[in-house]
Amino acid sequence: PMTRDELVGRLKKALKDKRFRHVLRVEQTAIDLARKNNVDIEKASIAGLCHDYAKQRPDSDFIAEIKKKGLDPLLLDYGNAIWHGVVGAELIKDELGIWDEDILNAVRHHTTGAPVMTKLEQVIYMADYIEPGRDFAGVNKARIITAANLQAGVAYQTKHTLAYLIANDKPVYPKTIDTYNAWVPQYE
Ligand code: DGI
Ligand code: FE
Ligand code: FE
Repeated sequence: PMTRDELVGRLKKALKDKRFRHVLRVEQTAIDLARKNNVDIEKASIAGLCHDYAKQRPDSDFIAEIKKKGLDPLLLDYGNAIWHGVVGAELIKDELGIWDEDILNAVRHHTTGAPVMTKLEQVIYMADYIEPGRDFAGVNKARIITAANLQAGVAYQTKHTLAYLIANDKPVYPKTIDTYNAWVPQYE
């Protein structure tokens, strides 16, 4: 297995500087949330570092991987926003040799969430949203809620992301709606 330094080196090569610095902040935020929520710190570090590994790959790489792995053909109707997590997890397995399914699911679900998420998946979903470089209306509220209760943070992000997508006429991936139905009516 790779050391953290080797993994950081792979990420530095795969990403432009701005995105690389984001993944380092997500790693640190994920480690903080993992400590508070009794989640494996090493898995939080690896998943935080890897979550956007595929973000800057060309569409053709994702399309080839969807076909190679026989992933849901409905994915072809979406784009990088959805692919870099779901399909990115397959590229991480192939190229970085990370096989831990909890880590891979944290990457798969970091953009859309999922109706059922492990604590590690919740930690990565939230760390990506509230890392200290994020600056959007509501991010401070999201930080305060998440510090108090990880699951309430998941519900908050899920609600606000769906509202943002609808307000901006963006296509909504079905799993994003499934996540909303599973998390928001019970926590908000
Ligand atoms: O990759 P990052 O920028 O760090 O963060 P991310 O992976 O959470 O991606 C955030 C973007 O993805 C944000 O602009 C909202 C968008 N997104 C989330 N769910 C959906 C979505 N975009 C579309 N089109 N459909 C979705 O269901
Ligand atoms: Fe992402
Ligand atoms: Fe990210």
